[in-house]
Amino acid sequence: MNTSASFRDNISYIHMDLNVKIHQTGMFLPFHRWFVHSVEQAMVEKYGFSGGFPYWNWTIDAPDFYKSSWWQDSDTESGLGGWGDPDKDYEVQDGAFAGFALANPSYHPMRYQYTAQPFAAFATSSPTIAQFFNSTMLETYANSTFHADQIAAIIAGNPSDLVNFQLSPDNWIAGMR
Ligand SMILES: [Cu+2]
Repeated sequence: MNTSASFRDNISYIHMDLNVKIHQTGMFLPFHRWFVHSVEQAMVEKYGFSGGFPYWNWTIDAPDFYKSSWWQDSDTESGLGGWGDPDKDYEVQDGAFAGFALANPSYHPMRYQYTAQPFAAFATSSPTIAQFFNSTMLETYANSTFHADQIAAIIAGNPSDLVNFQLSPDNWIAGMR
């Protein structure tokens, strides 16, 4: 880890270092539940934090994630601030994270960038890369798994099937896997 890293940087580093073990595997749900709890406990013990971590109800923001009120709180102590400025490499310009410094992998300011169709760019990428993406994937919207009906389908659609249940939040597109 970077020796100038903050507690927040280390939390992020641990999460990304474990990426292939804790995402799209049976570890997804239990790890993240434990990890969030552990971070909250560490904040209580290290910094006397007493607020409790907030819960994000995705379904409220699903219809229009880009314009969600989530991204319109510019309070300098508690607001996430708006999307980053594309002319400044998506650096956050307002809210509590404006100018917030991150240490890994090297120093950079906090950035927020949202791509509505994250796979679309691969349609025009090299043939080697493009072959991994079918037309359904290329047209998939990033917020497609946020909607309440899809969350309900994930919960109801995988009885006694832990493998597909844990895969579904990441890959909930029929026929995608
Ligand atoms: Cu994760």
